[in-house]
Amino acid sequence: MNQGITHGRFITLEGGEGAGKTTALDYLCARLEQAGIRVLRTREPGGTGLGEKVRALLLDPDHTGMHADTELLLMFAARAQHLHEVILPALERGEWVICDRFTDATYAYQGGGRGIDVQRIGLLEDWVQQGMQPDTTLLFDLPVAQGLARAGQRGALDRFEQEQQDFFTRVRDAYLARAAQYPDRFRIVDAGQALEAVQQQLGAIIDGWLEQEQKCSRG
Ligand code: T5A
Repeated sequence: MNQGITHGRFITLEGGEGAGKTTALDYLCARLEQAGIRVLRTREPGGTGLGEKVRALLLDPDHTGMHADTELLLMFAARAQHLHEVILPALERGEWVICDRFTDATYAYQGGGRGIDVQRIGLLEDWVQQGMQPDTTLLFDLPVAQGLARAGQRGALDRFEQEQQDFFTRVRDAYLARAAQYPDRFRIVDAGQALEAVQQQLGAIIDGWLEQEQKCSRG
């Protein structure tokens, strides 16, 4: 997080459906905790009692008539609560916050997928986050069909997973455009590889973070 707070790190995981973020979270958190770092694991939409209720509304496949603006506002309503109740306090305590999705998902899904003007998303982002951004964003990128096949193995599909392939192609394109726009913040992980190969990529990224930490603590 790059405004106001000088400790803790805010790391977000992004990607399309079935990209392997949740699987990677287990590995990331375990490696960081082994290194003595206090980690808070959370997710969006959700992460608070109120946010999890909003998540249930958003993912419910019965809500086929949800307007794109309603979806966008619910995402930011849950995010505002998440920031104030969980993320900012944890960063202030010096913890590393590892979050499964954040605002880049809004640009990808509501912007790319639904076609909402990015300037409108930017207005809400400024309002809710007031300049606050993740320190690092890991983008788990893989071909859409491969991700959907993985996600589909879990059985019942949520409201987003029921979208068509072209929706997810727009989501992927929007994510890659964000990564190109913010190269200092994003790291792209080739998530189409086997699990061990994905973990190797993550291991190298974590080693880099730990080296930076050691340098900082040496002053
Ligand atoms: N959303 C969210 C928005 O539209 N706007 C927003 O602003 C935000 C914050 C959230 C939905 O909300 C939308 C996007 C989403 O559609 P969700 O359930 O959190 O819903 O959706 P996902 O984050 O996509 O969760 P998934 O579980 O589908 O994807 P993951 O977490 O990326 O994948 P994971 O780790 O569960 O893995 C999926 C399967 O693949 C296997 C795993 O074992 C698992 O079975 N797997 C691999 N298999 C082979 N090789 C590998 N390397 C593998 N890695 C994992």
